[in-house]
Amino acid sequence: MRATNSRSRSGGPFFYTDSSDTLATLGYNKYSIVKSVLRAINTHRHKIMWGAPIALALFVSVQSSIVDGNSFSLTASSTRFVEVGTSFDVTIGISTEDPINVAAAIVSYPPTLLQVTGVSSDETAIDLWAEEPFFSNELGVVTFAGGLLKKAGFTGTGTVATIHFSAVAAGSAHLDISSPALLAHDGKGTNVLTHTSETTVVVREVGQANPDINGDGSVTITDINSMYLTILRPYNARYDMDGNGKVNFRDIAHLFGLLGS
Ligand SMILES: [Ca+2]
Ligand SMILES: [Ca+2]
Repeated sequence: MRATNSRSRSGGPFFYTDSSDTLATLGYNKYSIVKSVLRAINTHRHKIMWGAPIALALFVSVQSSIVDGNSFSLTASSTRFVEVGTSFDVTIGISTEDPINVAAAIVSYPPTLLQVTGVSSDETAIDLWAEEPFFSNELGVVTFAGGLLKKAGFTGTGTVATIHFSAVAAGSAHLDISSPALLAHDGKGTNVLTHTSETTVVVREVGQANPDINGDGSVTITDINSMYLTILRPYNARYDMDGNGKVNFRDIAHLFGLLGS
């Protein structure tokens, strides 16, 4: 995320923007999105009061006692190492220690490698969508803007939405968060975002060995050690990263290339 912040001339809420300004590409007015969330909160305030007990129970169930700053996160639901033709989910999460009432951002992905098949918000901390989650496989973006209506503002951790992806081609697909806004429940709409946590999905060809040998979600020295130990043993396709019928230093080099991913 390369972000700079800018404040509106009226002194109202500010919104993080980046040089590409994907929202503008999509025809969105960033300030109007934030305003529409706040307007919707006011319009539905009474309705919300009655529905609040259920919503609060859901909030409590997903809150964590340990929260560091105010952040967006992208998390692959099972594994970040997938095969072409398979489906997987990535969850958009928020974590806040300061009370907020608006969460909005753009998630970008390489559409040549990944295609979105849907975005689910069945389980969400968002009470009111100013902009329902929208995706474009042409642009490679998922956008959303939602309001959180807890009386004292939302703190803790929660899910915003789950993106359903299909892997269409092999490669390293970085999922990026841009224009993130977590607006404080302070009457001013101050953007209190402190950081984002993005993710990379590694798509391999059909039949190619999974580089995450021990299945812990990352390629680490443990996977490489595991491969070293098998080099002198009978051939095992599980360790043959380039599929050439041998397990040798070329396969180890492949893992080194993914180290830390
Ligand atoms: Ca591993
Ligand atoms: Ca090999």
